[in-house]
Amino acid sequence: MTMDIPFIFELRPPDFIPSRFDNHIIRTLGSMEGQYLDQQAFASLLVEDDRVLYEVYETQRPHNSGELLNGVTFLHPGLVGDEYNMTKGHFHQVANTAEVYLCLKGQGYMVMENLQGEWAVEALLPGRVLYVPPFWAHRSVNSSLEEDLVFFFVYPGHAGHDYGTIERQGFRKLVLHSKAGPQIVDNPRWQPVKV
Ligand code: S6P
Ligand code: ZN
Repeated sequence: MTMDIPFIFELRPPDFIPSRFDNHIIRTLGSMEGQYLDQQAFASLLVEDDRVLYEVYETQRPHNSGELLNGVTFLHPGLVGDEYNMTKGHFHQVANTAEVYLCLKGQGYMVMENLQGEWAVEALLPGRVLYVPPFWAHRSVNSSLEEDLVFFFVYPGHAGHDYGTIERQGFRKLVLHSKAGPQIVDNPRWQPVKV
């Protein structure tokens, strides 16, 4: 019996909702405690409405090293203070595991860094493939104020997620909205995790 193996699903414009998925994960503003620079703006938005920031449609596969986990993320547009909507961001728990993203729709950035002090911020645009190397934390940012940022991702089945390191130290770089367009700036609240 091979009926349950997700050999194929369709990922088509204009909406890119996968034709088949096992999990639909919804992350709201409330899950981003401590991550946005403007904590006052965060607190007052949260009181108003614990709005949906992003949704992830996952294909479920066993979490072992032979497998590839994959799915599609929809990061909704919006601002918290001057900061664009973004994902929590994480290292992989098995840190030497990479990931590939294919941007399908919208416009945004991938903010990345490693524990050696290197960082990168790369634009995500439709048709662009982004490689997250092993040992690099990654967070996506939607720099459109109108449409979703949509991307397909694939990573090793045994990778797991370490959210705690980023929750404690943040990312070195932030992407802020300005009249002149998105600005990549130092995060004044960034602090290295003590080991
Ligand atoms: C998983 C991969 C993506 C993110 C998703 C949400 O390794 O990087 O599927 O899980 O975009 O981001 P986050 O940081 O909340 O998991
Ligand atoms: Zn990842």
